[in-house]
Amino acid sequence: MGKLFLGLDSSTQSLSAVVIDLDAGKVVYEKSLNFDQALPQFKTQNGVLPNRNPLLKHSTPLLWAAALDLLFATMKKDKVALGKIIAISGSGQQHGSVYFTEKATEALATLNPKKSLVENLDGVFARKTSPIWMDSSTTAECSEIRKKLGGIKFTASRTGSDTFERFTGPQIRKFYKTEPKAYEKTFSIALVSSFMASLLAGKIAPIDFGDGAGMNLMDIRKKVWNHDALKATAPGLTKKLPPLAPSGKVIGPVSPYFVQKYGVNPEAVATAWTGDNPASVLGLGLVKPGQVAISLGTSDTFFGTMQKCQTDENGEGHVFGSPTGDYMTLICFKNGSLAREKVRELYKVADWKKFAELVASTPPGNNGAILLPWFEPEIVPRINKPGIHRIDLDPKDAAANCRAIFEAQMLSMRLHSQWMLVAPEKILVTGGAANNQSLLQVLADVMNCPVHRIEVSKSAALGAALQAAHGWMTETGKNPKWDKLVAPFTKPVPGSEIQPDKKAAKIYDQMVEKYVVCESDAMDVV
Ligand code: XUL
Repeated sequence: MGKLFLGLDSSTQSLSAVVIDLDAGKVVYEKSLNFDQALPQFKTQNGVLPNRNPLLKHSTPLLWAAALDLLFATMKKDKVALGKIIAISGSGQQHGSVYFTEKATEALATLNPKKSLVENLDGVFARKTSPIWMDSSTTAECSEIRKKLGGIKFTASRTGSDTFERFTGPQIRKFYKTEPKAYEKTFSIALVSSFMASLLAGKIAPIDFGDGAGMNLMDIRKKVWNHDALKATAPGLTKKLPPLAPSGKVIGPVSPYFVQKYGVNPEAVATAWTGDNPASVLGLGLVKPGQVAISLGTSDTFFGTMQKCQTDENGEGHVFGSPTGDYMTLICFKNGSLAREKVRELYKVADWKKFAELVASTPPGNNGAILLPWFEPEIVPRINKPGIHRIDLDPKDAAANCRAIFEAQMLSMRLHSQWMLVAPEKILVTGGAANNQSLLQVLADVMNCPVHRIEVSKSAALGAALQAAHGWMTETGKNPKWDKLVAPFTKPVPGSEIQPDKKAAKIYDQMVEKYVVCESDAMDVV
């Protein structure tokens, strides 16, 4: 057995573990615990505490701590060689926050293995629940902070993103405004990621440059807390934030709690965690600028890596620190497969195979037909009032409408990722629609870039395990190279490569110009 590294991912609905054998280049163990099923005593629904206010989405840090105990107990039961683990890292759902009292330092340093983590954490929280990324109750705070920072463009260029309801800064501001006493009692604020790292390290962990960028509080270029943003958010915040650190940096030995209780290697080190999106960038192997992954899921997500920090002056996309030390973007298009599904239903297309056949039966560029597919309010571009618009497109032509929706979605991605100033050199595609050859051909042609399919289960936990390996190697002076490290774990599906068709790519170069005009006309109408 080679060197083992453990990656954990504390997501909205579950806690997952991936153990890699670095020398063999293999994943040797995977497990996921679903919070609702494994820990019903916390009464969460899909990982969220029920609340009558649809804007409020909270969970509880005690649930995440209980899940950590249960996952280690499960790994022990499953005979995972915990005694051979060299380093542990992790990732967390982004933006969620945990509020520690002064008691936390002592409690974390003296975790008693005879008690559960939940028992050990008695009295360490200044706030019982944690707002998570699904919360959208901070519109007022977003405007207040944005205004103080000089508007969308400046907020984005300083912190990497415009203010968003789910981002931690606006959430902290709301806590300060609505519960000033509890805010006052807060000694240290953690993200989900740094909270979990704190349990493993037995001390308050730093916030990393990846997840820290999802707070509207970190200077995205200098990677230090931005004092204007801190001041715009809440008083006394400087003292309540831990230091920032590179993702995966070794922060100390793993707490004796895990050594004594579960048999973790006493020499194992704990590293700084990161956000689930930055970790997924590693788990998908996106370690070089110009590498892009597109997830065609419920929403479509565009991840890209870049060396030089560019921010989106329209405030639609996000820039986070990548665990490689470069930058990553996250652009989320809400009308993803839900919109594709609606068109399929509208034209009574039996299944996705048939949908693909219809797309293939129409020419690239669709004879100039365009469909703007905002069945739901859209994030990118910002469309508050849903609506679908057909330009030079016959509403009765099923095949043309099937092609039109996907072309429009891909043209929108091309257009709204241009601010990165990095042309994609290789695109990896995941998600349901990635199995569809004709759709991937459209994608390759619109982006004029080779497309590969990738199937990685638990990409965030895998990325976290790779981050643990990198952190440990850096600490021990081994000068690891990211591309070598990730290569064996992130191979695209063999034979899945699709090359762009040069003629079709030229058609889309022209079509994107028409798309821009249609989009801005439609935005004026809605
Ligand atoms: C990213 C975001 C989500 C969460 C999901 O900004 O809010 O992707 O990280 O866990």
